[in-house]
Amino acid sequence: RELRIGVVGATGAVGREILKILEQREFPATTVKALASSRSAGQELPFKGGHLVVEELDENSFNDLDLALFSAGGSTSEKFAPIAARSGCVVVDNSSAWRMDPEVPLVVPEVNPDDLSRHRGIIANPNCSTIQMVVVLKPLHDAGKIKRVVVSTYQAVSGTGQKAIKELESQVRQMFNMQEPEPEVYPHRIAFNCLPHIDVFLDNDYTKEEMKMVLETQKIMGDETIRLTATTVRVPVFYGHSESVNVETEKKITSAEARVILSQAPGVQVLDNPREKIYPMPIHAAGEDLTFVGRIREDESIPNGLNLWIVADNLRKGAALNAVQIAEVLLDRDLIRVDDAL
Ligand code: A2P
Ligand code: 11C
Repeated sequence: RELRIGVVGATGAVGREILKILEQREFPATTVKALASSRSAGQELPFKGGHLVVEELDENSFNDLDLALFSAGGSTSEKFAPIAARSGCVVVDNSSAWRMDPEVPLVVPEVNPDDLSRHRGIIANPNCSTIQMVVVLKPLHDAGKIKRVVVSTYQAVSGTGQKAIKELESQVRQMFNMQEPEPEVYPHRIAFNCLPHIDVFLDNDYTKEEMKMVLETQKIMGDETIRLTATTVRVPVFYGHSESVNVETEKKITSAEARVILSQAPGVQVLDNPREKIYPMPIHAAGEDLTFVGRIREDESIPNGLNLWIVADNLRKGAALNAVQIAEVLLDRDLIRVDDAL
């Protein structure tokens, strides 16, 4: 069967990773169209030993596509995802534009694949810091029902995009040459620094990234009773988000039980041997598909609590890989069609 797919934002940090993953997983597309802004029309992107020529995104880009993976920012998704859906092209959208729309499934295939069956042309891919957390939380929730989560994140600059990767690189170089860099992408220097500030500040003084973690977790897990509070921090790491996660459950889960549960969880690998200095780190998670969890300890300050350290590649499981996995489930369940577009 013909399967024509488009990658919107193909020149970006996530778009390039999507192309790599389509190739690595041998996604059975008959054609792949690379779409971006007019700035990069004509640019060549390596794909399957050859290259794709980038085309400018416009209203007609979707007429000959069955599926489009979007990663070109919220405003592009807001405008073009409904245009795509109405022309019969199913959208898997990486931006935050559609995630909280009740008509739009928000999916992590290891957690809530069945939500895909109710899609109306647009499916949202969650935020990177949420995805890696819920693949670990879900099996613990099933075992002991989670009451409350306290999370602090340590997020890589690649989450911001290509320009931020270059900014960290050039700031480090400038500092080794005794120059003080002028910040451009971030409000303060990111080299040798930490910024407790990801996305915009909201009226409640939390950042949008922090509130995404709260709301998206409840939606994906299908349980609005889970209470969650987050502090999200940008750190000078290129690839791989890390998270310190404290979980309180209704039913006691010992650390030994948690290790067994998590070692059987799909998409998760336990790396937890403190005596041998084994725990997850971004330098090992970068380029990998699994979500790594370690430092599993009982929280001794409450009866039913666990502390965990979770690390994953934010561009892969946090974005591109999750989107391609959604596409694989859609294909497998014959859901690449739009019956009733949003
Ligand atoms: P372009 O390279 O032409 O600017 P990143 O997250 O790494 O910054 O990448 C953002 C991606 O979104 C890029 O591929 C970028 O294309 C694309 N993009 C940004 N704005 C638009 C737009 N208005 N129309 C189409 N693609 C866009
Ligand atoms: C970051 N989590 O690391 C962000 C990137 O809502 O899709 C993704 C933002 C989003 O900066």
